[in-house]
Amino acid sequence: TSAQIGVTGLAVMGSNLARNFARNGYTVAVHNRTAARTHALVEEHGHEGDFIAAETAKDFVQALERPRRLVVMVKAGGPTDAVIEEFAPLLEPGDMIIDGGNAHFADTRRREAALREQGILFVGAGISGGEEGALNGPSIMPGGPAESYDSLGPMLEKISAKAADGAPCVTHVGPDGAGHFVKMVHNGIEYADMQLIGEAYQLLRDVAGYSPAQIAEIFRTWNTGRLDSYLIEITAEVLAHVDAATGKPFVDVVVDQAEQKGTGRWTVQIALDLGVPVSGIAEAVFARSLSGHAALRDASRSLAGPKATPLSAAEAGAFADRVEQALYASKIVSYTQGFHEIDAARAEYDWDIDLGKVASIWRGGCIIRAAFLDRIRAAYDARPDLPSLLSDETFAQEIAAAQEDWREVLVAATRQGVPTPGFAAALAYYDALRAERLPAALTQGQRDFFGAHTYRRVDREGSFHTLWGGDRSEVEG
Ligand code: NBP
Repeated sequence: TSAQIGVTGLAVMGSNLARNFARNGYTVAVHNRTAARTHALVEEHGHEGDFIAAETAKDFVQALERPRRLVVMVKAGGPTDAVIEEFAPLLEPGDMIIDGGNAHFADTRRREAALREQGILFVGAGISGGEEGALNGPSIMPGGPAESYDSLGPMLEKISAKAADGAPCVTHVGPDGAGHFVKMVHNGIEYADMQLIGEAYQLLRDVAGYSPAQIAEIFRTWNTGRLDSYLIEITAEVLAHVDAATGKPFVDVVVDQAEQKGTGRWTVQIALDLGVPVSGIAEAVFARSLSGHAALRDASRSLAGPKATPLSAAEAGAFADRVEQALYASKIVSYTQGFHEIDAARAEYDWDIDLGKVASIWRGGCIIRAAFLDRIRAAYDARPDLPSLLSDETFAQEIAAAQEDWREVLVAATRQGVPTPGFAAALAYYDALRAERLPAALTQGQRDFFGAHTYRRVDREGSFHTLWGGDRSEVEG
């Protein structure tokens, strides 16, 4: 017998993905650099389906039916290149390598181009949902040559998460690095979602004066409304958790320094390259890095500023409702920014990405899964050329309804000295977009003054320069 799919790299993600394929009726060849892992997987989980354990790369490749489909689930970066170098010479034209790791999309583009020369189809597939998702149904974002999806697609659709309407959370995202790009932006949005939730929590704690257990209840309530999402759900769980050793709220015994693996940072780095303002995502990345500067924070604790004084119980409830509005409005902005980044990449790399489809496959399996994504899908389905999510009538109306509370929350946060970079950046983005005039006109004047960089006029075509050092007359630039 031969295997319909192979998985190499059997740490937690690869093992769970292999088991997911096997549980769905596929014969799965499994391989790992260190063979002990391969044997452990088959020993522990062999009863779940049909596995073929391969000790060597050659055995692994020979175990696969042709054209071969070989999933690589190793550490992203050098290890992925090492594995490709090992396997590519053993493959034949038409075979497929699927990289399910968290690769940078630029690496995926490079690998795809190189393997294409050999006639090998290289599919960079973003996979979200952590280990649980890999086992029970992740959201999968495959890129690469479109023809790869003919045979791979149905298999991925089988093992993927399903949205509430039963649709599989996988689609062919676009050519070469498009899948990993979209996965990267997913993670950037995830950072922003988490930061906004964190700010909401801090405001409910310091301004409203609620305990973590009370805030857990508030998040549970929010989770039954328009904020219904995996991240809101787990936030309630984390906040309700009490540390067994001390009896204190768990959130109070954890060191308040957030770590990161890099995909959020990539989202911002690439946005800078593409010239796309993703200020909410950037603030989320910066908030994590600021939290980690322990010495700087220690040295700054005595800086002057207000200390938050909690509201009365009567006022706290109304404030919590306002925070929900601010959180929702800011969330709309971070998704607007994330989708703008994907849209910009679509133009830059000539990727035919269906933004509605992207929202659709994030509805289940992944970390940012939320009822909300169904509405983004509907917005793009109604108008595929939507210039921005904020141009969608429904979202625009929701923000219109939320904005007064959103502003009030930021006033309270500013007065009381509670840092809310995510909420503030989102509102600044919103106000900048709707502004009749921006101070960018002044910026252009300054640039023309010190560097003769020229400017355009509102009333005439062309570019102009003012002779600042002379009689200040205007010349065509
Ligand atoms: P790790 O990222 O910890 O990688 C461990 C695997 O890589 C092992 O199988 C190891 O083999 C193999 N490996 C390494 Br390291 N260097 C190698 C080399 N030079 N040649 C061959 N194999 C090598 O595993 P993971 O946490 O399961 O994640 C796998 C991928 O999935 C990563 O790219 C990760 O970013 C991505 N991802 C992870 C999550 C998550 O929640 N963990 C979610 C989504 C995506 P060995 O056993 O011989 O050392």
